[in-house]
Amino acid sequence: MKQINIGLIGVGGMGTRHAHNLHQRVVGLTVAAVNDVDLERAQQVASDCGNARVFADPYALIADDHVEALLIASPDDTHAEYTLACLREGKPVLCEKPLATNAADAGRVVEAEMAVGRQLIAVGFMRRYDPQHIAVKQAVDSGIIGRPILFKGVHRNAEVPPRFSAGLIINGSAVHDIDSARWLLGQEVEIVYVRGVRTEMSLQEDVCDLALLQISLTNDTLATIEVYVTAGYGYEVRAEVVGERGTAVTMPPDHIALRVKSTRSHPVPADWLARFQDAYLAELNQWALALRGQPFRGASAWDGYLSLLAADACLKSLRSGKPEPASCPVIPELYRQ
Ligand code: ISE
Repeated sequence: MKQINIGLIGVGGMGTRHAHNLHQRVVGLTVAAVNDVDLERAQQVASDCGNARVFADPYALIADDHVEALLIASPDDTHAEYTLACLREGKPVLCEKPLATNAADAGRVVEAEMAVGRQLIAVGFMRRYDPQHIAVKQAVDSGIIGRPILFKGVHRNAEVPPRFSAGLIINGSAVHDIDSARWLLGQEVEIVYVRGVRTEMSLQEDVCDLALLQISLTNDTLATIEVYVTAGYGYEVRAEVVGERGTAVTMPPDHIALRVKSTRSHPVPADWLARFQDAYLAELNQWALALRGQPFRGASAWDGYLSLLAADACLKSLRSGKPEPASCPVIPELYRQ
């Protein structure tokens, strides 16, 4: 099989995991070029992947003739500009979530993709590839739980990185759950109401560690989402859809139950890399198929944009303490399935 040469921008924890998955576990894609602000780190990952080329300049990497598709896993505030550069080169890109740090920038990406006239962008909402989430989606779509009326999400991180800022709990973390609610219910966000709590674990004065989102979506549906980023004990994500005739909920993918000293316990993963490894792998494998012309079923730039329109409204509500409307534009032809 002819290999497709991938250029990888950003090799922190997430980008390094993608690099190793691509190199060791995905057929048909080769890590050909690597960029990172930390050149030593880029060099290390490049040699892990069989001597990929290292670029100091991400734009030179994107424009390089040998690079056929891009994977962007650099810091969130670089996503929109790098994705726009990929579009200028007419190259497909898998961009880590969020597509941008605000809806205005994500909107510019959508407009640029519409000007190209074909979908080149995939957004890395990995839960859409997670077997537990897919099983919930299939149950909802089968009609077995009746009309879906409520999404209930729980999203807990053990701890936050030191650079965690006030907006990150929404556009870095809750944006996943917003996407899950839209995807699993098949509805769009209309009104949001968000309250936050600052715990003793909070690193900065203006940063909430726990946010509770109440959301009204189209077609008379609702969502409640807890995002708690300093939960301490581990990493946990739960998604439930309540319907008129039943509910479907993800079960933790535990591999064992431990019974010792009169106690039965289940392990909790430490972080998202441990919890969602199967999903990251499935994401890359489906992207590989899409790059060879198969239909693509993951999140599009439009999904990236709408999740940020809702996230912007959530941040506004967190700050105002009041319900806020989220704008919900009509879906352009390019993004209709
Ligand atoms: C992180 O960037 C992720 O994408 C994780 O999945 C999420 O759980 C975490 O809150 C984010 O900071």
